[in-house]
Amino acid sequence: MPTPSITPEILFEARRHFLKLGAGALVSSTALSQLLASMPEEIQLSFTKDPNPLKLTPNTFEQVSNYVNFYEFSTDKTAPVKMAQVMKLKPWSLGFFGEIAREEMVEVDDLIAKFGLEERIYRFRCVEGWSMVVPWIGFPLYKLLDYLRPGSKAKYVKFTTRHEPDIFPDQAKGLFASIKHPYVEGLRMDEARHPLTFLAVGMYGKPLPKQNGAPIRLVVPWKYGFKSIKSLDLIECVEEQPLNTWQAMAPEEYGFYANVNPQVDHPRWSQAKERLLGKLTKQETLMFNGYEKEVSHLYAGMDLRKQY
Ligand SMILES: Nc1nc2c(c(=O)[nH]1)N[C@H]1C(S)=C(S)[C@@H](COP(=O)(O)O)O[C@H]1N2
Ligand SMILES: [Mo]
Repeated sequence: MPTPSITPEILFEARRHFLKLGAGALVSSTALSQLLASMPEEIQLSFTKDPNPLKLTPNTFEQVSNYVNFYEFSTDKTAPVKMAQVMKLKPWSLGFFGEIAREEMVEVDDLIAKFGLEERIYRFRCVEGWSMVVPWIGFPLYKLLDYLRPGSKAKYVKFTTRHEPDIFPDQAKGLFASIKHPYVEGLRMDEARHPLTFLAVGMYGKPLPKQNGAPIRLVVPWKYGFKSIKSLDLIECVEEQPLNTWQAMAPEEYGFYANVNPQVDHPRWSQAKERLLGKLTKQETLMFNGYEKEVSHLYAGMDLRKQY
């Protein structure tokens, strides 16, 4: 993992902490690193900045971290903010299985060390009709796939959220859960390898807040937000198209692709407009969420009304 650089914020916290202990100005480096380890969300990540060619204006950290969808905790938009704090993020290994050169489990920190970190400022559009702009920190999924070396039978990538009913109350509800657990998502291999497809471990320069899917989540900016599966446990390269959680829950409403498309309405509401977090009025939803130039070739010849 890249050495965290010490920010004024961290020094301030450290000072407060040590003053409380009565240790005055005597802050040893071991004590400081222990302190840093106890506050992972305060660690500043090192990453390559996004030049932001689309000149997108990110939402505030407060907006993005206080309005979430995380059904493992609650269907409420704000309850998971507090509830998710019980999550233990270290150690957290990710399992890689299926049609790949070598199946293995890898710690998230080791993935960060292997692939490095970059920033991606992306539009994000939930199928419910709200949207945001987020400066994610992570690495493109193709870097991981290059490392895993999927075989010729690997036609899809399947993603699964951690299944841990002690941490996620909705998973403990069994048949009475709000959705089928664990949460599953999938991408066609060419979608998965697209340079925009991203694994995020942070946002706003810091590790992901727990409620936003720590320690590692998928981000697919041209698809509805439910494709961007949180708190990953498994990534599998598979031959058959995975059955996604929302497709399994309501196949007439949610398909495999879930590409943002203002011309194809949800059976219960229009998808033509969206409310950007923090705004009172709605804005037009863009085809493929504004990434049409980059991704439309992936769907050439497909009937986007039928393959939604
Ligand atoms: N495991 C899991 N992943 C998930 C969800 C969820 O409930 N559980 N919600 C999805 C939905 S509907 C959206 S819009 C985004 C929300 O991401 P955010 O809470 O970081 O804004 O996460 C997606 N990933
Ligand atoms: Mo969503």
